[in-house]
Amino acid sequence: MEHLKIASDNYVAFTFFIGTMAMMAASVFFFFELNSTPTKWRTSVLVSGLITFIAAVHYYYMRGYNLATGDSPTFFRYVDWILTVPLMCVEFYLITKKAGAKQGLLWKLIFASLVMLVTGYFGETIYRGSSVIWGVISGAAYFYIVYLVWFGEVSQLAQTAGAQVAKATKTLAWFVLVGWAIYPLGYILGTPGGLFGIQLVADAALASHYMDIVYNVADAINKIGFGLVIYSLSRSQD
Ligand SMILES: *C/C=C(C)/C=C/C=C(C)/C=C/C1=C(C)CCCC1(C)C
Repeated sequence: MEHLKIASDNYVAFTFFIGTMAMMAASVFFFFELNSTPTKWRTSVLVSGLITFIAAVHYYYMRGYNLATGDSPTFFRYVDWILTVPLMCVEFYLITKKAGAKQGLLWKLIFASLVMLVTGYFGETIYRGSSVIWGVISGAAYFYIVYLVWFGEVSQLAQTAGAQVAKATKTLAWFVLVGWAIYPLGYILGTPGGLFGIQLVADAALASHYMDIVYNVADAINKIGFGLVIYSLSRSQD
């Protein structure tokens, strides 16, 4: 049997490992807290747990894949995102629903997130040569989501849904604006197009390692952080 060991300077493998543990721990926490969660917030906290649980399973796989091959598990990374990012959109819909959010809003958010991720995947894989243009399209979809949660329907509905929902929505909007902006940074580091042609890391293998580290850190912040905001909302007076 082959024993795979994480070298002490292997930050890629390390962040995959710690990411797996963090996502697992967060899932256990959200699921076990469900029992003492007020009924009206139960679905929201359940979705928080599903997001970290789906990520935990993917991280477990990606951790092993990366340790065994040294490569970036791009495909499974995007499978994870395609499942978890729309669920984050569901969270926005669920917390603004009592203020009258319509399903149309949910579909707008989900559609934009799918455009953002599918075009990003194209730029990272099949059309690497034109990663800049795919990154720009993906970025446009991202800014549309930012617009919806900061100024559009989501923020307008949140204003009328009570002080705590308004506050939680604002915190989640910060996650989308700052936390999610870490991802394009990883993309710029890891794809050949760089920042509109400016290559930040010349060595391709190193570039892809940086990209994985950036994505792993971003996932931990965004998935667990998002879930904790929903959790603390569920413990508020609203
Ligand atoms: C849990 C996973 C999350 C919250 C993933 C979010 C991913 C993004 C916001 C990715 C955005 C991208 C761009 C805005 C442009 C370049 C391509 C992407 C897909 C990295």
